[in-house]
Amino acid sequence: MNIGIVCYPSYGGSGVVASELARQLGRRGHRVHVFSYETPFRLAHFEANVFFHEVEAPDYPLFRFPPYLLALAAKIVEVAREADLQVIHAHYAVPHTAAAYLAKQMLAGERRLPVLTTMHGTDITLVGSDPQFYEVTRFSLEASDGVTAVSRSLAEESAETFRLSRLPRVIPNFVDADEYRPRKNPSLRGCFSRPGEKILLHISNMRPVKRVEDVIRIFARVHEQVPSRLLLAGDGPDRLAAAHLAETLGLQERVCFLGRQDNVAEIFPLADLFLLPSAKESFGLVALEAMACQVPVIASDAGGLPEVIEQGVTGYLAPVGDVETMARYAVRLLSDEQAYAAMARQARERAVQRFHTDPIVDAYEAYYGEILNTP
Ligand code: GMT
Repeated sequence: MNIGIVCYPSYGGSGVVASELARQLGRRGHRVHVFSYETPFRLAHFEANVFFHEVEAPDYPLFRFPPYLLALAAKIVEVAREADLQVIHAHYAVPHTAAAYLAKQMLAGERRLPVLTTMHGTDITLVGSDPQFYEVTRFSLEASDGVTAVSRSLAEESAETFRLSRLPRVIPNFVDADEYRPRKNPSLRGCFSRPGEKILLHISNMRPVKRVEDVIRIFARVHEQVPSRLLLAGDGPDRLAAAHLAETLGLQERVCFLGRQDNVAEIFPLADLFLLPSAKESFGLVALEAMACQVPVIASDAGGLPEVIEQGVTGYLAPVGDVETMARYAVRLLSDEQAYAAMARQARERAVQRFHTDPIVDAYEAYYGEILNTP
């Protein structure tokens, strides 16, 4: 098939999933055309069958805001003709689905270009449901030939919020278990901790929804009972407040901010526990990546996280903001070697069995086939 994939290039789960899907589809022999305003960071290496199309919104003195949606629609039309695209897959509804719809309409007289939308979370829960964008998001979701959500929780929430006429199909995120795997690296671990100390890890874009200050609060409680260190990777608007809180609590020596990191697959295995106390999380791809590296997760029970993390089996869940309970779970687990080993093993097993790349890429492929064959 000739497949178009539209995504954001930056550090964020939706761009990661779209890029990984593009790579996997390319390896299966499909010709995949990726559209974004810069090369997605997970597509930095050459992949046969994966082609990148940079979308450049024109800058003209009249424009206060460059018209990205129009530039994207125009680029899709151009490539659809050149590369004979058969389907366009928009990751993150706003504004990608509207641009894909516009391209489809522009091509209507000459070719069919069905649109599949994958909703990732904040496109629905934050941006799309904003009153300003509500109608356009609802319209473009209803006009899509197919809609998927990365968790049951997101499918149900979006169906209710947007009064959708059909329930989106749930196709969960996946992880490349060959790349995300446990790796022993004592010398690297030694750079961040002393012998006998545990390492807790958090990775995010540090936006308010991630509750990074809760990460620091959980760590402060854990460290009172278990000698440990906290690593944080990623950057965003709440990094400074988190660093300030760590300093106020006298933890600056124990907390290390690594900044933005491209190769997180090498960072996860350094950790004993992963913390994800988000206010909302449609899926929590980082939690899955941690699990694949055999790292149990302590998270909030928000959104789709309970679909990824099994309570008491691959990690622990607690209500949003309940840092006491999250810390208690962490201390209990880090203090019981046997229970820890079992949970770490189960975390990897669940990641490999339930979220393996192959069946999930199969599900997308099958959906492309279905919408192509529906007149
Ligand atoms: O979490 C973010 O702020 C980034 C966001 C994105 O759009 O990249 O992540 C969303 O999509 C990911 C991939 O499907 C999910 O794993 C994240 O849970 C989801 N984030 C939220 O729902 C807050």
